[in-house]
Amino acid sequence: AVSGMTARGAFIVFEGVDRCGKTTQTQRLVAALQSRKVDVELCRFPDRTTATGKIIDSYLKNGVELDDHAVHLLFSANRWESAQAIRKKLAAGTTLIVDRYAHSGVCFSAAKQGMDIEWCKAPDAGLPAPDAVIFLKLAIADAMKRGQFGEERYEKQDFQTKVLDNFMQMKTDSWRVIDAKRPIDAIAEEIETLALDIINSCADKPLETLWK
Ligand code: NYM
Repeated sequence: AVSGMTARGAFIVFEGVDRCGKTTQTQRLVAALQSRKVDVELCRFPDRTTATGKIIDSYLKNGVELDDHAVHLLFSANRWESAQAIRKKLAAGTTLIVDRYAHSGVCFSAAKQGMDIEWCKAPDAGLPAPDAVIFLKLAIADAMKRGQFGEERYEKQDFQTKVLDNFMQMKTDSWRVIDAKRPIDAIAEEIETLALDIINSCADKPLETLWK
């Protein structure tokens, strides 16, 4: 970074199937970075607190039924609602650790009948792009052994298998794939090292946009 200017924050997104440990690992990472005095914030999508987020929350809890295309657009709108704030925070030097983002949007919707990846990608084009995607890779059989699988919409074996296939299709060489079957501490340590490296390396790089 140029001296006298604030280095921008890093935009680090965690992705994976349900129960892969994203929430635990994003929380652990934020705590670890805070103890190193890194300016950092945790975010998650969907953000269930906004107007679109409340409809999405009800949909996920099976309270309302929505057309597959319509709910896909709501998930995307829910990210667009945060786009300006994300850009501002990054520019001000805050690193954002994000629990799910556009790749979840595409991979979950495209697991439905008649929804394809290209169509699903379109509404997110132009959103701020992550500097890094950390993918917590876990076999569905292992995810199912963990707690609470089956509470919300989508938490079914066949569906999650399709979601994982979609993630594997979207994966690029720049994704950092983590074996999520290992003990929590070992994963957290690996991720902390990775995150510090990402924060350093993106400080003087411009933020990109999806899907480039
Ligand atoms: N999900 C999440 C989508 O279907 N589309 C999206 O754009 C996003 C961000 O919502 N099963 C799905 C994935 C999850 C569910 O996520 C809620 P979480 O992380 O369990 O709150």
